[in-house]
Amino acid sequence: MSRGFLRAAVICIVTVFFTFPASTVFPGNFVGFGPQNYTRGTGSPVAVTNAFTVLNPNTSYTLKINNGGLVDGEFEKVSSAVISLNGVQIVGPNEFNQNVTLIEKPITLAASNQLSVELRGKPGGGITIQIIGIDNDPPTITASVNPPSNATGWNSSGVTVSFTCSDATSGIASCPNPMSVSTEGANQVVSGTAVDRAGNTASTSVTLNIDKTPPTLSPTVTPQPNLAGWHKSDATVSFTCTDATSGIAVCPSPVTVNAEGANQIISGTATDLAGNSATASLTVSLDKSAPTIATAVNPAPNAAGWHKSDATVSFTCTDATSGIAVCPSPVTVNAEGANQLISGTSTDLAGNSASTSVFISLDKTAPSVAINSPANGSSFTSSPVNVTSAATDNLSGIATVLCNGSPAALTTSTFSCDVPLTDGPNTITVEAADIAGNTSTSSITVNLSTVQVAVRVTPEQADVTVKQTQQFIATVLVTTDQRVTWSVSGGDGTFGPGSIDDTGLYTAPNNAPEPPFVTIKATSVADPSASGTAQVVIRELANFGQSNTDGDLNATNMGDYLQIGWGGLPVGTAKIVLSRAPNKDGSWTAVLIDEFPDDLTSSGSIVYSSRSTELMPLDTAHDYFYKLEAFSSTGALLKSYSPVFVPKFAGPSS
Ligand SMILES: [Ca+2]
Ligand SMILES: [Ca+2]
Ligand SMILES: [Ca+2]
Ligand SMILES: [Ca+2]
Repeated sequence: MSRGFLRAAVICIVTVFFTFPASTVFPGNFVGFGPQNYTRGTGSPVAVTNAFTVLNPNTSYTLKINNGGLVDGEFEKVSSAVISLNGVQIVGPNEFNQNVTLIEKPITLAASNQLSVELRGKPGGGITIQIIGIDNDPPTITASVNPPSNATGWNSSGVTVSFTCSDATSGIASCPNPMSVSTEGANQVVSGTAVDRAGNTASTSVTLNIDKTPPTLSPTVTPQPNLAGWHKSDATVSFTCTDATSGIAVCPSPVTVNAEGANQIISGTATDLAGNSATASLTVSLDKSAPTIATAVNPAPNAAGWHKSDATVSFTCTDATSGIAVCPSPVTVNAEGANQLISGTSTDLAGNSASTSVFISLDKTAPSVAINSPANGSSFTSSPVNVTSAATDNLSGIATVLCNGSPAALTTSTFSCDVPLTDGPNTITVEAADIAGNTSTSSITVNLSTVQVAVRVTPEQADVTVKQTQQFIATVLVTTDQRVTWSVSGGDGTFGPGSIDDTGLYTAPNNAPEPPFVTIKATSVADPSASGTAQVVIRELANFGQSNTDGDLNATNMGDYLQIGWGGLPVGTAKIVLSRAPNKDGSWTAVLIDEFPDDLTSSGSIVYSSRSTELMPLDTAHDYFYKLEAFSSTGALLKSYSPVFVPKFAGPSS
């Protein structure tokens, strides 16, 4: 029970004490009028009239007269009086005397009444009049709460409880004062009691639920942001609501954040049953998009995609929403190699990442180049000179080879070019470039002399009998340096070619080779490219036979006739033709056409002399090459024997 109610109760009791003295009022009775004192003044008696009203004229009333006053000895008693109510005499003069102290008369009252009292007799007397009513009905009392509670029965602020009291008969003696209640809590009962003037009571109570404290509201987000405060996937903000007093009426539903952006404020409001509300918010930063990353290579590669010096790969990273957390540092590529993969990954503050890569081909090593020919220091008599070289590159490969600035052609693995020369010393520089652009060079110096050195050997032709000698003379033209080196070539592997000494004196071999030819050569010491030759026919002392290279045709100059033999004459041969020429390559002159098919065998011989009608003419005084051809009966060439050399007749065989 509140202090306010206690105070109200005390006031009520005090009111009763002073209004209804114990000697005159009993429970159920109330004073409808009075107590009113009347006293007898001097002079003639005077009627004193009092008007009064009552609430309920239908209850029972008693007129109560205390002669001499309520307190013993207060007045002198009166001996005569006339008391009228609403014009009707109620008590007459003879009902008073000095022995009468109390007169009680039932009376009927109207709502409004006139009481007339006229005291008679000697001055100094007095009476006290009361009209006592009977009231056994309790009063009514109602309580009202302001402000009123809400639909759930709660107030969110302090309230004032006011009481309204009424009583139909005796009226209200006390009604509780309004009470202010500000204490928080549920089911606070506040009571009040009304008391009517007859002492009847009625009570009422109200139950108060007061909650002035807002609920608590705490937002949480799942999943948790990263250390930088960012989410990279949709986040859900949930709210936890508590209220100690009235309890939660509304707690915000979870909010899903799926829009990208920084510092998005997600708010929620919780309300308790009393209507108090609290708002809390949480900031969500969401970035679901990967950053961008781009590379730049410095210096840029050449058109073939190669570097020839260290290359730096730089990365450029951007991110529109959360910003870049990690962007790779530049990477310097200094190791040689093709297609070296350089990668980088960019990460934004939310943890999204993107990667890129670039291939770097680095070749810092120059190719190797060497001139194969001509040799350094070579001399030439004509221009241009063909230069061959070899160039290799182990990494990017050869791109170009230049000879004195002009491109060389590649054949298999050799580069070739024709370099024009000018008279005198010339420097030839071959430059090789690899695909990366590295170059290296190789140079030689050659000499050009357009004035031709020549060597003449005399005699130009000589017949030398076996074991005999022949002196040859060499003349070096153009230059004053007449030195030559002598050599001899030829022979058949068994005989020849003989020998020649430093002076040009040739000595023939002991036997003639087949064919019996050797070549004498004199080469200029000053210009080894210049040489001259002479042809020698080695003569046996006696006549001898000669075979062709295939060994299937031989011939011997017998002085005045020619003897030939053959082997492997084709089947069906109907005609043979013998031709001769000064050289084995021609030009050929037919000297015999023999159509004796019956006489011919595949392996045979025949002798032709000047007497042979078919031979026209037989010349045994000169060296000749002879060849034999076999024809069919229809004239088709069946076989041509390789030529055989037949020297001129040397003399009787030994
Ligand atoms: Ca009453
Ligand atoms: Ca609350
Ligand atoms: Ca991003
Ligand atoms: Ca290289």
